[in-house]
Amino acid sequence: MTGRRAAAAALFLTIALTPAPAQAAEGPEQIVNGTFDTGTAPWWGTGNLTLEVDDGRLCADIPGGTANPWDAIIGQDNLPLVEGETYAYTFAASATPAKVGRALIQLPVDPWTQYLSAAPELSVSGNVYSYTFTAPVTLPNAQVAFQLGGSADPWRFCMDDVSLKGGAEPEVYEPDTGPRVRVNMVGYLPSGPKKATLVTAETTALKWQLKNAGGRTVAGGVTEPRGVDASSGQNVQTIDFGSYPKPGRGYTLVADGETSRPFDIAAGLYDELRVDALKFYYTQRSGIEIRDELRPGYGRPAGHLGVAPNQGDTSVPCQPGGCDYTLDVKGGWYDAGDHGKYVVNGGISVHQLMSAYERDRGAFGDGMLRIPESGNGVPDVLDEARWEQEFLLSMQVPQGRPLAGMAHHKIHDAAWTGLPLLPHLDPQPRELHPPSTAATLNLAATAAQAARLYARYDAAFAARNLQAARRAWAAAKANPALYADPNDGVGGGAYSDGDVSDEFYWAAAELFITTGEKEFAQFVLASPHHTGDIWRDRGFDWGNTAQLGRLDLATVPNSLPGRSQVRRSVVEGADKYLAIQRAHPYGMPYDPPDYDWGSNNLILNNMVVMATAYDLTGKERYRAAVREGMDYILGRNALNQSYVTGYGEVASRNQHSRWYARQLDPALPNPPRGTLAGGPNSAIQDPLAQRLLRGCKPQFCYIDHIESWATNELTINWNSPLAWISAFLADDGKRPRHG
Ligand code: 9MR
Repeated sequence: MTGRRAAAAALFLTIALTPAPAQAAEGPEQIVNGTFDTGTAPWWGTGNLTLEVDDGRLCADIPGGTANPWDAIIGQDNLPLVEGETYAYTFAASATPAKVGRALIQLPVDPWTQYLSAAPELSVSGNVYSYTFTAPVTLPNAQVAFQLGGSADPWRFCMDDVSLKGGAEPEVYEPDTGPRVRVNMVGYLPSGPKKATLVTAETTALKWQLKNAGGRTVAGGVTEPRGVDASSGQNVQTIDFGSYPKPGRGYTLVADGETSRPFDIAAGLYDELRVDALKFYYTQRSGIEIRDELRPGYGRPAGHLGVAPNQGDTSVPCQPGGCDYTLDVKGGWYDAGDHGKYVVNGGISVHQLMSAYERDRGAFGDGMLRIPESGNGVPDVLDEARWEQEFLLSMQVPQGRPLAGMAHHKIHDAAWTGLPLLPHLDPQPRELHPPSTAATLNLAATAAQAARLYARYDAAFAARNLQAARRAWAAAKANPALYADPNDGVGGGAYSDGDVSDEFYWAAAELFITTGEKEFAQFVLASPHHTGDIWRDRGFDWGNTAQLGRLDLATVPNSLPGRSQVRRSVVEGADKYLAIQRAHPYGMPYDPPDYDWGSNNLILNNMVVMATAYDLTGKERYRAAVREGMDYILGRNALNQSYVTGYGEVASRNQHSRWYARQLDPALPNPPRGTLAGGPNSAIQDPLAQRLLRGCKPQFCYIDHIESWATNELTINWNSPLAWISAFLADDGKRPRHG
């Protein structure tokens, strides 16, 4: 509860049911985010509830017509209990209309042993409830649960200031953040910009020096105090050494008695990353042997070709009760550190690879990526993208079947597997999950784009894509609200999305650009996403795809009426991100109060908008903004680390993956060079992060540990903006002509 919210909370009357002894009340706090200052995470609700922050409290509309208290639950997991310790449990809550709820602290699994069980009488005006109990066991993962089901009529529940005090002090994790001068550890391009961030207690300007590898001072100046940065909780100052242009290796910046890690000033800094970020995809491939001579240290047998112990993916049935056919859905890329393959996420990934090519065809040649198809006369990036696009096509429901033309949402293991596990050793049954409108529109969009890009290399493949895109479009129009189940997250991610109007817009845009047909133009022009401000502060991603359509309409030649306004709108979006970046002492074009899952990809996608504004206008400020944004990814951040494997002195290398699992098995490799980590995630959903990072300020909600799947996974849709942006930065200002 923050200041602004205090007045609202005063509505809760205080009644202490069991006075809590002072000793327990003084113990350490065990609840994470009991005040809802940073949103609702890590609180969870059953699938029939939507948790929301309402005036500083967590609230939810509880549906009527459920039978049991446990038919609607709000809870938090992973609370450590110590046997024999006494705990004070308090919370404020209200019900409209009044209801009796159940407040439990219990074992999170069968037999759900209850250590505290209370039946608070909840009133409309609200009360504060206090209880004490002594833990009968030591447990790392007790559950706090509010059971709210069993009412014939719907009602609204709100709570605030949930606190469980007592027990052991939570483990304190101190990341090693190295020198307090934070730089892009890979380096800076000679033509700039060049900025760094100093973490210091000082609030007045300080002197800084730039030193060359020999330790000689080559430039100097004074810092700019920037106050306390909310994203890190640090008092910071910025250093601008942009006027120093001379290329060289091993520079350091010195300020406030601290020396930064070394960095280069050099042209061509992103040439290798442009290649490595794309090479990442070959080793994510399913259904093909990874050849060690192409990726030394990464060779492995083909995964999921129906060879025991694998059970897929050549003839995959639906989940029980689903369809009565099987599909051959071999191939494609594994989504992330799991062995799942998801159409919505595959869609944006393959699109961004194709878009990097479509932006500047000359920059991507045959042989660039050392993949099995190198030398076939087709640019490698298109060969790589095709590997995924063929898979997406195979997920389409065949003619003559129910929902023909729709795409199955995803295919993955029936149950979650452990780590490590090489793809070819996965013994789980594989299942197709029901078709969804979102998946179908991802297929329509990427197939339409593929149709125009592959036409000159393989006319038949291009035609197959266009036909699939048209079928998908028609099927989505006929089934516009088939949503993936948000609770369908066993054995694979849910990737649910309850609003597909943006996917409709993106698909219509791609179909229009490829065909020029009126139906698609009309759809685009009538869509609220065409003129609305779609430039979310948080960026775009797999679930927010209108931006992909708008960017392509602005840059890929087409004859849409009012196109100049479309282009202007991209520049307006870029201006918004530019303003966010200028206000941020770490130079980030992303500044929400809490960081999202995969924040690094959202940052990169905001950079894609600024890069596109550069392509459209040629204005240097947009290119400079993209360069500066990259500084954050490569080390100018609160943790003083690069989020790209192999880039920078201290870089992520233990990303969550079942096969790059060196942290668990030294016989396995780390992720390949050029692999992006998801990055800080305020909601810290995994138990490791919850144990070590509780209460973290956004930039600190990250740990380079293989078990932290919520902060440190790798995915195909996070490397795709990295590849796009690296290509942009590598071309060093060559601006493609946009028709
Ligand atoms: O990237 C996804 C993120 O946007 C979602 O919030 C999260 C929860 O649904 O899922 C993330 O995707 C994961 C997917 O569900 C399973 N494969 C790994 C993905 C990255 O962590």
